Amino acid sequence: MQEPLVYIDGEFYAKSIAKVSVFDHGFLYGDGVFEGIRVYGGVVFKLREHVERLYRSAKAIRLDIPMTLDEMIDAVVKTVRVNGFRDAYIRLVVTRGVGDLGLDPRKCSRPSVVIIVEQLEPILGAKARETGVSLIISSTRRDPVYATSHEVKSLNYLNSILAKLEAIAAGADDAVMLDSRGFVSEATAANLFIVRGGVLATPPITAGILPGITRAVVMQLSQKLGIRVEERDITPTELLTSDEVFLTGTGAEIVPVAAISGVRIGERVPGPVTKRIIEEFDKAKYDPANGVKAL
Ligand code: PXG
Repeated sequence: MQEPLVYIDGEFYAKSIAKVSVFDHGFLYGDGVFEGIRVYGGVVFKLREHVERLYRSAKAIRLDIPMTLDEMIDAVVKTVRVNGFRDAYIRLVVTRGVGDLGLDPRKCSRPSVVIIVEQLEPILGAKARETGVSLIISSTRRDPVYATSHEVKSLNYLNSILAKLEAIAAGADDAVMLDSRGFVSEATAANLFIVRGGVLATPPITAGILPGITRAVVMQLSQKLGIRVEERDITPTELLTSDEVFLTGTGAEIVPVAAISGVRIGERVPGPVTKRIIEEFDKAKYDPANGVKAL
């Protein structure tokens, strides 16, 4: 099979030779932003929404992307096309670019734009949506909104990686992180919803979460299904005693949670509300109206 082609600053390179400089501040300092996007049946799901979030993340760290938003959308579509993958995962990365060994971003003359397209299974495993996943509540708190908040999808993921390592050491699939106040925030790379008495709840942006694209889709689908959704603070006790819990994310898609810190969640997995939402999401992801056609 031919190697996948990677877009770097307007040119395509075979995967094995696709490289950026060790002086790139994305490598030296994690100074940059990114997006994870999926392609379903040749349609790039919620592409405009992802690119808009990328530009918001860049603005928050004063990074001027050297392309317009529409040029970026075209570059992503072109990268999917040259690779020919109808079902794929896209990693879109914009770094501060090549500079010197000091962290002053003014020394970086031009941001680097990288687009990688690969085939990928749901990151928590293809079976996770049937069996559910196990979580721990991590002792690492989510970076607060007054520090490197996850509102910005930056190249700094150590906060999540520390929680993931704790989950792995405990034999769990992933970790729930609490915000600086002790309220539920999100998982390491996915947002979180609870179901209580048929009503959905999910933590607000002020709880240090990344405003997930999948989270927004789930909120819209729930409204369509006549299921009430609240954006509000959730305590760890509420989380453990919920009827159902599920995670949402581009990588994870929608994954039911079977247990948290050894406490079983609900009667069966997936619970009835989670099941309805997964069914509706499966329809939405193949609807061409929900994305940009590439193939
Ligand atoms: N919170 C965090 C911290 C994330 O990194 C989400 C929530 C879900 O957002 P979306 O917009 O995807 O619904 C993310 C998403 C990976 C991977 O390779 C991570 C994400 C997305 C895709 C792949 O682990 N993060």
